[in-house]
Amino acid sequence: MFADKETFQRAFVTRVEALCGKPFAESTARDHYHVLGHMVREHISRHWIATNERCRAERRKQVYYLSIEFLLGRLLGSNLLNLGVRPMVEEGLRELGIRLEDVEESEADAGLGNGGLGRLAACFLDSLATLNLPGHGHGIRYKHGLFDQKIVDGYQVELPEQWLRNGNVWEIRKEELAVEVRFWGRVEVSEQNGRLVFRHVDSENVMAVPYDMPVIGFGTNTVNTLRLWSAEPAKTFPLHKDVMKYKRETEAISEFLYPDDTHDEGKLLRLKQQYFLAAASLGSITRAHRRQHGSLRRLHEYVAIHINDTHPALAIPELMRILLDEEGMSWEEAWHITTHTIAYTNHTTLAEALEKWPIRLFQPLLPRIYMIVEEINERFCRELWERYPGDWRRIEQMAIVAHGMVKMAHLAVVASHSVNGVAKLHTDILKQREMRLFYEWAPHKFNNKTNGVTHRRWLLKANPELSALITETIGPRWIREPEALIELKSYASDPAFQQALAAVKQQRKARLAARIYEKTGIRVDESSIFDVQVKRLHAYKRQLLNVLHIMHLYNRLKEDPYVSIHPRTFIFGAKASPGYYYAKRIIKLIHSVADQVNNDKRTNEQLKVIFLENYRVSLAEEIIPAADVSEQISTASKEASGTGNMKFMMNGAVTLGTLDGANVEIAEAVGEDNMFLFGLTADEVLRYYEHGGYRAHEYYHHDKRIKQVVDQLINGFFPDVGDYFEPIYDSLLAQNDEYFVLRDFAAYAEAHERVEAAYRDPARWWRMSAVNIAHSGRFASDRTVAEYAAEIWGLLPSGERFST
Ligand code: NBG
Repeated sequence: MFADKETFQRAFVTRVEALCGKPFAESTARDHYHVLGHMVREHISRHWIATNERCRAERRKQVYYLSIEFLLGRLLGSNLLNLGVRPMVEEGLRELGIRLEDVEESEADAGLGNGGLGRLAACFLDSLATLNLPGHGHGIRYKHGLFDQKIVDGYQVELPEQWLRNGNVWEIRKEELAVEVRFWGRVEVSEQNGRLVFRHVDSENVMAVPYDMPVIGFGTNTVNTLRLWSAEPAKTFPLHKDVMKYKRETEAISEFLYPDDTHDEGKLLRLKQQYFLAAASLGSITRAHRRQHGSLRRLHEYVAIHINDTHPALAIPELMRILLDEEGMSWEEAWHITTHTIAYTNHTTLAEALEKWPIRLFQPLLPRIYMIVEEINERFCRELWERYPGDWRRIEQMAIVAHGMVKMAHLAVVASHSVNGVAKLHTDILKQREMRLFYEWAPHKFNNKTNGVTHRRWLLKANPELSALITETIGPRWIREPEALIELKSYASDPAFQQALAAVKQQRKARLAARIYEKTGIRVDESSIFDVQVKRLHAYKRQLLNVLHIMHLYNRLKEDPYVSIHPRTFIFGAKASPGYYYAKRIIKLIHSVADQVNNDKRTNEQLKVIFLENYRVSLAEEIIPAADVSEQISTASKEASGTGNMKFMMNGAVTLGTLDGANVEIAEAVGEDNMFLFGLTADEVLRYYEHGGYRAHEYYHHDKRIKQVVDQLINGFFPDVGDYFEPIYDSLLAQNDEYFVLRDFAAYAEAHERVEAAYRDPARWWRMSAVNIAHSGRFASDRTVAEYAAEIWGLLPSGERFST
């Protein structure tokens, strides 16, 4: 079907007419998308089946990556690319009068995630398949992904997202593989042959129905599976319940993704979602294993289960339940298998984001699971008591169940054989601070796996112009072996290469400028510095620092007619969690500043502020290739890793950032000359938190620039907002600026001056840009996933590759 252009064209035209029931001439981009999607699925179906059978036949160990989020974005383009047929399809379609770009754009983003954590899971799937590793995702098939963001008068409005509205070509419903998940009810305990037997009775059951999506590797025949679970009413309705209510409550489980990546609200439903994912995944994993191996006695030799943050941590007591209650194993044996199967990644040090469940919700909803958690806790506390006799304080701090709460991170650490952070600094902070007691208890469990991103989506697909230049310069090896990008380093000072690099960037900036005009009606200067901060809106990420600095630039231009700065376009994209009012005020502030700056004749030649609404994967693919400067300015110690930082450097943007998360390793790789670092270090921040001593108002009083911009938040400088920015003002002064915005302001402003000086020297700038691309190979997720496979999962690659 994709053998050559003519075969493809013939198959395509025939199918459009057959599938859409209309003459080819009347077909739309959406029709084309559906047909192409079907053709891809058909094309890989043989390999999909073969991958599964090979795993079975070879009895190889497999990993299951459990994640409450998979932020996939669009799949058509990357699937065609991974199959190596994208250029042929593009040309074939062009000859039929169709632009592949338009076809790709009619696909809805699969936005089943909030941000970094969900996108990381998607990058990992791509790398697993490409590296021929048998690794599958398990997640939830939310009917509505992360909300669509609309900006009305500068305020965020949330609309339900509808990615399934036109169906999903990539999925296959497998009703025959449904798993029954049990909630509520009670546990009956009896004795049989001297053993206690536990029966969960009077439960309310929910059907978890899997929808499988193929995960196609690049240049290989490996096709793995992403299994997304949908909640449906069970065959037998609970007798005592109103049928409609039962149906509604059941379907609600897979209705919405929680739009919050830090706190948890709607607790009960969220807890239901978590158990639903854990029980459905474990049900299907253990059923497949039992079928092949007869029992679960050697599960850990053939199966690795990875829990992506604590949301899927109920997989631990669920696996224990299966081994104890269904297989009749002893506690010791079940515990041995469980702890050798499960591994856990922590993604944050923010204390408020560590999940805790009130027992009063947990116990009635999951009675048997709660009993098991209690027993895990009791045995663990007993072990601690022997190890640290008399040290009640320590045991209290480490307990899994304490003060009426179940602490999910503690459960995950205790029951996993591996606990990893996502960047060196983050892992060190876990070991030395957030999880110090656990590290002392079991140092061997802790390890680091610095995040990575798939360079196939974020460079090869998102930036074909730059990819072509790289291949022209160093050959195509980097596509398979991203570390080969380092060869670009010897061209970093080459004037011809620099010129070509600048030309590619210019092209992408022009394209983004056109897009900005189309979306906002604002014209931006294509020769200005494109300075970009796109990510979730959060106080610790400090979009506020960026905005206050823009206000300062504006004030300078207004006050001194002789000041000249290199023109800048500041670009933002960010969703704020609907209940996170502070973050929403910052969004409004960005818009108020934009209105002021963009409409002032004195400044709008030099400054533009753009907010692109509804930031998501597909928009990121347009923005990142066009960036000159990548803003990674979180308060040091707060950003576990960051992955946007990696995508930007890969596309030749230079980082303006703090020594936080993976920025530290980026700086280590490119050298401090090729980055603009500023601000407090993590140690300094943590010392302030511990010992106090920071007084924000001193910075406010002693730096005129700061006083001016902070006052402007409340002194009528922004007409029509009343006192809407007062909470921002208060966060900086009355609440002593928890994220050190004022403390880092001067250093940030000075770093911006360095950016400008560097940009005015093209030889220097393009050298920096090239060095960043050259060193981005180590931030490819292929490296990250290879490390997980070798050091955590114990997996070996297999399967053949074909050349593209
Ligand atoms: C996020 C961190 C990021 C990190 C991603 C992926 C959560 C809970 N954590 O710094 O904030 O890059 O995870 O590891 O979403």
